Amino acid sequence: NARTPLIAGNWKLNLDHLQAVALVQKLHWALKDAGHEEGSVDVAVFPPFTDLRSVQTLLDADKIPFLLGAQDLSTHDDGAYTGEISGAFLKRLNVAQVIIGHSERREYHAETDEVVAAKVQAALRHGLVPVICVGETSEDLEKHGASAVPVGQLEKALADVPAGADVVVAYEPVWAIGSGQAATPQQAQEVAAKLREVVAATLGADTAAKTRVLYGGSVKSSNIASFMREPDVDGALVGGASLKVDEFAAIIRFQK
Ligand code: G2H
Repeated sequence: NARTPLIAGNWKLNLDHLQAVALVQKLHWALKDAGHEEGSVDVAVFPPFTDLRSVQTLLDADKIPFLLGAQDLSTHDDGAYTGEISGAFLKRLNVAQVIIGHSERREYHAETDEVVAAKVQAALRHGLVPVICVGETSEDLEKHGASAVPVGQLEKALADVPAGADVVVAYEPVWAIGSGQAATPQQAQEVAAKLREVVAATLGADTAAKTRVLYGGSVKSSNIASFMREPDVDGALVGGASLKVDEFAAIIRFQK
């Protein structure tokens, strides 16, 4: 397929702004030392909000070709919403992508499919690419199989999105997140293909052919290649392993 792979590091609540800058700098040099070909893979990092400015300054100053992402945004653009961060603020910091609906937000912050859909709208309003996370719990898996819940979540997230919109989809089985127990490449492929069908039905076939569907959940350097061999898996959303320079560099340099 013609889709450029996307390897995205979701740092979650880890690394302050000094540690963030050090990690990005080291990662850049590790890739350079390894002779990594820039542009063969899109690399994105998703630091905490308070790191965004420092990381953006470094990317700019050293011409490091990583995309900058945020881990969340407000459904609102401004107003009396204490503690919230708007899409406009992120855009002003050259943020390109924003994770929406991560299972940790759905679970710990009670984010419903409606909130997720409103956040997708907020991201698109400000020219940010939403990285829409969907996935089933182990209970869902037993009751409904792997794809029913993620398909339903994505249908709701995309319901009011205009055809042709630029989005990324991340399939993250909840039971695979941070557990060390990744899904099988076959399951990732099966669900990714169904999610691409949802994109085709809502945003159009041309958009579906261009949209990247990522797998997330205990991705590491030893299993990335097996996922990337699957035709509908276009990259990975990496948590724990994105915090280690050599490990994340090895994931970025996966060989099919
Ligand atoms: C899933 C993933 C990153 P980890 O949340 O989004 O985390 O790779 O640690 O399972």
